[in-house]
Amino acid sequence: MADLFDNLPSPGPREETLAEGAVLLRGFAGDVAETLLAAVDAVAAAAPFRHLVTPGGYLMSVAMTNCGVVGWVSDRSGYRYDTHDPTTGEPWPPLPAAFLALAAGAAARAGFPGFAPDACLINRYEPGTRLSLHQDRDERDTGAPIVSVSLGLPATFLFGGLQRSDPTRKVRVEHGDVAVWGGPARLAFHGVAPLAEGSHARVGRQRINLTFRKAL
Ligand code: MD3
Ligand code: FE
Repeated sequence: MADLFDNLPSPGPREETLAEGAVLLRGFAGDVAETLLAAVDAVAAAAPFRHLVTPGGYLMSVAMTNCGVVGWVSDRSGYRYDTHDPTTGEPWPPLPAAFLALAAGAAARAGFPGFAPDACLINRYEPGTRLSLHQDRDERDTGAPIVSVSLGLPATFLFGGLQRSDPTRKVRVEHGDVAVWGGPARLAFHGVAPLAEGSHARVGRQRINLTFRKAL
């Protein structure tokens, strides 16, 4: 039986190709956002958010923690993946099952079936904080994509090309959006513009970003 709604326009595409290998899945994590945030709280209770020092001696404005077999760390000696949290001396907490399921589902949807991340870097932004332009090249296997999940306050991604000097595009991401960077986009330069002031109903004055990586 047809109903009144059958003639309404279909919702716009929630899946956008930003570049070859780079796909934005708007709202993909909307239904599991609360589960993911509860898991972030559990990870942070064991491995607290901290401001890492760059090899150049600067304190990063974005606070970070990790879960997985290895976690991404930075100090005066460089960037690397480590099995242990330097703050606690303990192994990083394991990847929560909900993290693995979401990351694999998003990667498959974007054309990368079989994605099995072993690391999740969790970034916490407050208004005014930013991530300057960089490449993610500390992973052994750059054949695997990176999956990014945005939670809390909205942000603007900057993404460029394979050279630092290439022009950058801006993409606004919101709570529940998932981006997948693989194939020819995997080593593109990217960053996050300074976070605008605001308050999110669930997380307050923060943005949380999960990046899933196959590091080993
Ligand atoms: C990759 N984090 O932790 S990926 C990082 O919002 C990091 O915290 C971002 O970059 C964040 O290393 C999420 C953002 C991103 C944007 C554009 C890209 C990654 C990209 C373009 C090409 C490849
Ligand atoms: Fe990055």
